[in-house]
Amino acid sequence: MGRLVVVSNRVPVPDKGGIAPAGGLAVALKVALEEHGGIWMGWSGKSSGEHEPQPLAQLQQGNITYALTDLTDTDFEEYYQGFANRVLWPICHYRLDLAEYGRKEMAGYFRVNRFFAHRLAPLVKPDDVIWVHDYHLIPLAAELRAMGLKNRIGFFLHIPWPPADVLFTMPVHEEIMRGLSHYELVGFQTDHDLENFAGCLRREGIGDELGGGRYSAYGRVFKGDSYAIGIETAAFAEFAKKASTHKVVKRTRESIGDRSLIIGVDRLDYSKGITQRIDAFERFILANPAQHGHVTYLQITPKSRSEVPEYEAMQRMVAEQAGRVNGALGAVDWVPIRYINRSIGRHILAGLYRLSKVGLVTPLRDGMNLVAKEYVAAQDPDDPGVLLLSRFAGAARKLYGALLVNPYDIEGTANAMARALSMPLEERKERWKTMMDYLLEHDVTRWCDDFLKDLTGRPDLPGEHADEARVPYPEEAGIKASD
Ligand code: ADQ
Repeated sequence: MGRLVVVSNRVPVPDKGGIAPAGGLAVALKVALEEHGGIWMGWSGKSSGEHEPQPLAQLQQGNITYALTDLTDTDFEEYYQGFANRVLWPICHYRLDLAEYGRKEMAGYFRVNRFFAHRLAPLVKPDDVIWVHDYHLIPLAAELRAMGLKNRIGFFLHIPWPPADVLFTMPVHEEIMRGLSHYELVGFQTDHDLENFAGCLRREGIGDELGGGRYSAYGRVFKGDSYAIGIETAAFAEFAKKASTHKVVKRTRESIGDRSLIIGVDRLDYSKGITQRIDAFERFILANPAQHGHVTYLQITPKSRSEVPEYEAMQRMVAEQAGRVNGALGAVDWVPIRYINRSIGRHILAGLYRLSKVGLVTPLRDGMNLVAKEYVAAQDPDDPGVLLLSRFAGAARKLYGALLVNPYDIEGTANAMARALSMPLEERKERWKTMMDYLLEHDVTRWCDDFLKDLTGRPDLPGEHADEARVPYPEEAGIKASD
C-alpha cells in the first residue's frame, strides 16, 4: 500500500519532544502511520471566530504529517455540538428522547465535511489509503469522491450502530446511509452493530447483503465487517504492575486501609449509566449491612462536552446524587463514594485499577468500552479483581469472564456487586485468565492491522466509485439552514 492518511475529528498531536498523547488508538495508528508514512488530519480544537480559518497548520514528525484545521464558531456549534453530539451521538446510543434536530445543524454537519474534504484533497496522492474515523465524518468519502479522488477509503465507527427503527427517526438517515456506501470498507465494533446496519439497508429497500461481507446500496458495492477495538494490553499490564509504587497509588492504598475498593472510570456521559450505577451501589450497601464501612466506591469522571446542555445538567445531577448517598449512608469515619471530576494520568489510573477488587463498567450502551479492557489488563494475575460489565457494552460480546449485568436492573446490579466481592480466588483467576488471553491476542495493533489488511488487500472490492456523480446533500435536497 501507499501512504496512510488518517482522518478523525480530533488529532493526538505529539508534544515538542515527539511524544504522542497516551491512549491505545493514538499509539496503534501512530505505529501504522510510521510504517507506511502518511498524514493525520483533523480539527485543531481551536476556533477562528467568525473568520475563514487559516490554511491547514502542518507539523512534521518523522514521516508523519499532522495537518490541523481550525473551525469557525458557527461550524463548531452546528457540526460538532449540534449534529454530531446532539443528534448522531444520542441516536447511535438509542436515546431518541435526547436527539435535538435542527435544519441548521444538519446542514452545518454536511458543510463541515465538505470543508474537511477540500482541505484534505490537495494533500492526498493517488495511491494513498485513507482511513476515516467516527461519526463526525461519515460524509467525508462522498465529498472526496465528488472531487475526483479514486483512493481506497475505509471508515470505522467507534460507537454503536442502532437498529432501523431508531436510525430512521433521524430526518437525514438516508444521507447518512448513502454517505457510508461511498467507502470501500465500513467497520463496526461488533457483529451486532453490523447486523443493525444490514437491517437498516434491508428495511426500506435501500440495499442488499450480497454475501461474503459485501453489501450493495445506491448503486455501489462495499464491504462491511466488525473489528473489536483493543488496547495495548501487554504494555498496560506492565504499566499497572509498576504503578503500585507511584506515590498517589500508595497514598490511595493507605487511605483505603482494609476496605475493599470498587472503581468506576468514565467520561461524564449519559451513555455510561453513572446514575444507575450509584443507585445500584446504594442498594448494595442498604441490602448488605455487613458491608457498611468496609467498602469504598471510587468514581473517576472527567467532564466532557460541558458546552452541550444535557452534559452540563448531568454534571450537576451526578454530583448531587453522590453527595446525597454519602450524606445518607456515610459515617464520621467512612465516605462510601469518592467522586472525582477530573482526568487522571494513565499510569495512576492503571495502578488504581489494580488496587480495586471490582471494576464497575455499566454503560447503558457503548460501542466497545476500553475501560473494561484496561481494568482486566491491570489486574494482578495472582489476585485478580472482578469485572462487572454491562451486557450493552460492545466489550461484553468478547469478555466472557466478566459478570454481566443489565444496568437498568438496579437490584440485579447490586446483587452482582455482592457476588463479585465474595467471589472465591479460584473463580476470579479463571474468569480473569479467559479475558486476559483474549486481550493479549486481540490488542489494538491487531485491530489496526486487521482493518488495514481488509481495506488494502481485497482485490474483490470494486473500486468503482470514482466516476460517480456527486450526491445531493441535504441543503441541496431541500433542507436549508433557513428552513
Ligand atoms: P469513549 O466513550 O471515550 O470512547 P471508552 O472506550 O471507555 O469510552 O474510552 C475512554 C478512555 O478514556 C479510556 O482509555 C479511559 O482510560 C480514558 N479515561 C476515562 N476516564 C478517565 C479519567 N478520569 N482520566 C484519564 N483517562 C480517562 C469511544 C466509544 C467507546 C469505544 C472507544 C474506542 O464511546 O465505546 O470503546 O471510543 O473505540
